[in-house]
Amino acid sequence: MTGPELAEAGRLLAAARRPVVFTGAGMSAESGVPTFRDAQTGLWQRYDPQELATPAAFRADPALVWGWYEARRRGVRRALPNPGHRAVAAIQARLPATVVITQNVDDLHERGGVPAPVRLHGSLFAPRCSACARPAPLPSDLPPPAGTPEPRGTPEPRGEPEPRGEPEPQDGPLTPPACAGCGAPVRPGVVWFGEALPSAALDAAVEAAAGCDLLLTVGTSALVHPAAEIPLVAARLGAPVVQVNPVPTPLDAICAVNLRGPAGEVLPALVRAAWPDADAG
Ligand code: BV8
Ligand code: ZN
Repeated sequence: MTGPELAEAGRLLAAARRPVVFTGAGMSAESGVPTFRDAQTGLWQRYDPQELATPAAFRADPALVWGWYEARRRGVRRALPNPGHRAVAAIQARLPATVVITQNVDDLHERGGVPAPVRLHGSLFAPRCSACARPAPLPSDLPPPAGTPEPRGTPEPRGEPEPRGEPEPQDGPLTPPACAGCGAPVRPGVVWFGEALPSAALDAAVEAAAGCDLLLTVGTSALVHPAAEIPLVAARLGAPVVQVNPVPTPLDAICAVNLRGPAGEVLPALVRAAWPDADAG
């Protein structure tokens, strides 16, 4: 990606001192993690994610919902951060006051070099009891994250590598484990539709957006609330907003620059436009 828009966005980033990077599912699309808009695969294509990601669905069929999250967890474990994730880490390395706010429940920002993103919608890797909220261990047979060096002496895997990111066809319903404390079913540590966001994360996000001097919004359709209001907070307080998305979204109108392209390509180019000497990660 080149052109006047990229140059302008690069100028805004180079001039920033307290940027916010706000991300959605599109940030992880090039890592093979399906977005919410993407059609689901296998058993899950029969279900609308917005219906599965609800307390009612878990009450009605805990095994179906737990199985879905386990499939997504395994998909993310097989995925790798993409150059977009590393470019976000490069921005934070260059500007330590950078706050990364994500709607994503995958752990690719952390694995891509951003140690503590503000998580508005929780994480796939923080299961807890659905009754007493006691943290629960991850399933013992969960594979390590892709790219984790094999312990010395592990035999080389033979045959085709598994596809990245996508749930596997045989993924299906799975009875959730019981809480070690009260015996109630363990649930995924994510925010379901109809549930309040963690107040500490939401407060931190609003505060960062209100105090930023640039907000970079990456790979979000900006349709889910209250997360979608974060870029508006920044714009209302006069900070320029730069959007990275291959297609227009409801945020176009508030953006100083709209960069139409995939995050994995645009973000490294943006870092180079801002800091020609930088290693874009
Ligand atoms: C609540 C975790 C009340 C679970 C998620 C106001 C107006 C209208 C509705 C509401 C409103 N306020 C509340 C609501 C209801 C609801 C809501 O917003 N509904 C929407 C659908 C209309 N909100 C809620 O229910 C929230 N809770 O309001 O509680 C309350 C308050 C107090 C006390 C009690 C209760 C909770 C919302 C959080 C739900 N949980 N995730 C899980 O993951 O399973 S939301 C989930 O969906 C994601 O986290 C994310 O937020 C959202 C998906 O959006 P995106 O990330 O943007 O992804 P999407 O697929 O949509 O788009 C991808 C984009 O990327 C596209 O634009 C595409 O073009 C682009 N793209 C693709 N490839 C690339 C790319 N971009 C760059 N590079 C690429 N390569
Ligand atoms: Zn419990």
